[in-house]
Amino acid sequence: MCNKYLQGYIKNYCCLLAAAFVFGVQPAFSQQKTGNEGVNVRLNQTGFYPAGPKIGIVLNSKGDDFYIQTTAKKNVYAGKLKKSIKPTFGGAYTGIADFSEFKTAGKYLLYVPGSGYSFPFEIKRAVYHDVAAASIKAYYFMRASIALNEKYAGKWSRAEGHPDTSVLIHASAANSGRPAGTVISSPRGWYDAGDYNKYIVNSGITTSTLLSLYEDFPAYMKTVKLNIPESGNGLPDILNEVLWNMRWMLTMQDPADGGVYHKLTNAAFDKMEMPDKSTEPRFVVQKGTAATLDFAAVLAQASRVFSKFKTQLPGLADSCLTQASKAWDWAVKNPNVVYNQDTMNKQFEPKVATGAYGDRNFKDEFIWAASELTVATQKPGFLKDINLLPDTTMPVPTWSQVKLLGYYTLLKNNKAFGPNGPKELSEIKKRLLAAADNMIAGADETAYQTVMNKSARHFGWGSNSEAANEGILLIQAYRLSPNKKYLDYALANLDYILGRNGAGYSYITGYGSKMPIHPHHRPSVADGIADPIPGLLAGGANPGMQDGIKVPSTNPDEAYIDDDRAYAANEIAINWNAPFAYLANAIEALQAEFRKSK
Ligand code: 9MR
Ligand code: 9MR
Repeated sequence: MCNKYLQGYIKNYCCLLAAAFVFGVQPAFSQQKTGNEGVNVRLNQTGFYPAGPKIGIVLNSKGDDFYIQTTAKKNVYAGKLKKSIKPTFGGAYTGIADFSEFKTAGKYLLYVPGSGYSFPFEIKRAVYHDVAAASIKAYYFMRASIALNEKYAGKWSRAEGHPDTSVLIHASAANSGRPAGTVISSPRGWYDAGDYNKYIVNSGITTSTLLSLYEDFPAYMKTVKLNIPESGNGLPDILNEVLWNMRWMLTMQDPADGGVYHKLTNAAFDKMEMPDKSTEPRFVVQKGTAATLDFAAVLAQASRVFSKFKTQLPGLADSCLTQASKAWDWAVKNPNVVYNQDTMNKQFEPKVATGAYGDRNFKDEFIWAASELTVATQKPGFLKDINLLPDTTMPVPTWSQVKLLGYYTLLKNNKAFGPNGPKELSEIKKRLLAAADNMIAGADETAYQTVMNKSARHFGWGSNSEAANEGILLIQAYRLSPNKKYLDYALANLDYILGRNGAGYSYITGYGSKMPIHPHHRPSVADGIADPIPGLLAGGANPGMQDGIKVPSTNPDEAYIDDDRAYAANEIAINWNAPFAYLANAIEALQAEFRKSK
């Protein structure tokens, strides 16, 4: 499609630039009026790989021509829009600008006469490296129990919050060894989200997702430098960061019986204040089956990962496995202890009003923990009483649904089992590939050309994590069966998060042209600094409005508002950042695949 006329144009443009350089004059750029960048023309605001797919989505398109222009508004590529097969949730058809065949590195705009311009974007190798690394660095900014030093935190340096060295046993968690009011020390960990509490269930999936990122792409992840206090100590930075949370998790187990406290929390949410201003008493509350199994799963996985670092971390892998097995034993004896905050509040004081993470079904947690312990110990006993295939569903992981985390682990450690692997393995593999095939089927018919846009059901609280977790599923499938389509649609969901979406936002703070400035995140609200802490993923479009803040549209994918009161659409959370971090870093690790011919 890059015709002779345009090739001539590029040459002329290069001459013009060279002339401008030599003679010190400004080339005469066309006087095209701008002003509506990104309004009608949406794309990944960070950019694209030279050899990767490149798609822009055009709303309200009048004609069918589109152009790629330099930032100086010179055409370098021309193409024709295709009309989407299906409309948006709002009923409009879109124009699809596919410029994948334009491969020249540089900074550009997508221009559609009558519709306007995209935001500027870049074509280059490693184009997502920075945003991918920032999404892991974000965990440093989420650390409890440490002052953030300017050397690492820049203008977001802050005083230490929540030392958590004097945490009270809540009445709901009391036993003879630790009666109510007993003081325990439970420091470190990451704040969950916009709030300052620490929840085991949500820490479980988060920590595991980051461990998996390292496990799946160790060579690449060793190159990702985060500039955190532990940097340079001989461990990959991602593992240094994970350790901050994992060491907290280890303190959340009752040494007497192996059960794990559901969360470490204030009785009520803090005000929108800096962490060091929050001095309310902190409690650990009731033990539960979900928390205990998630703990077992993560620590079994951690024992596997850290067993490769025995010199740097002597004894750690072994204690992870010991604590994981103890947790498992507790859960087997207590297979159905629900964390029901309402019931708890009828019996015990003080009443607790913070996040519940109240799962009721533990089949998936048992599958996950049993899978991790089986791989970590190579002992088949953990799976003895577990039905690995309780139903035919293949749900994308969330904090309350972790079955696939178990499946991913079994499949990627397939070889370690030898001939004695679980008999269900081949069926699980078949189902995972079928789930990936189902996922991508019809994505190209949607108005935004993504898996994410296939269904309104994808747009709940934390919808951006759904997009990211879909991407992970596709990457897991790609690792089992290298069908390039899996990778392309994983990347398309990354495009979704970084700007090719109904709200027109790049949903990561600090990256893109139109991005969240007012996330529901206490430090970002209270620190008096205009820019929010970078690398944080906003929850994203959610028509539910559980926070009572009106979103600009009830179309699922447009139901987003950048308002710090809007916690149902604009909070940030560790379990949302982690799948984004996985997806963006995995794509970077796999970018060479896009250079292979199809
Ligand atoms: O800040 C809280 C956020 O982390 C939670 O996700 C959300 C829902 O549980 O609640 C937020 O806290 C609000 C509370 O629920 C109601 N009063 C206002 C609080 C701050 O906006
Ligand atoms: O992510 C959680 C979402 O799935 C729930 O629907 C919602 C209401 O219970 O809570 C979300 O988790 C919040 C947690 O309860 C408290 N910290 C902030 C979390 C993100 O909003």
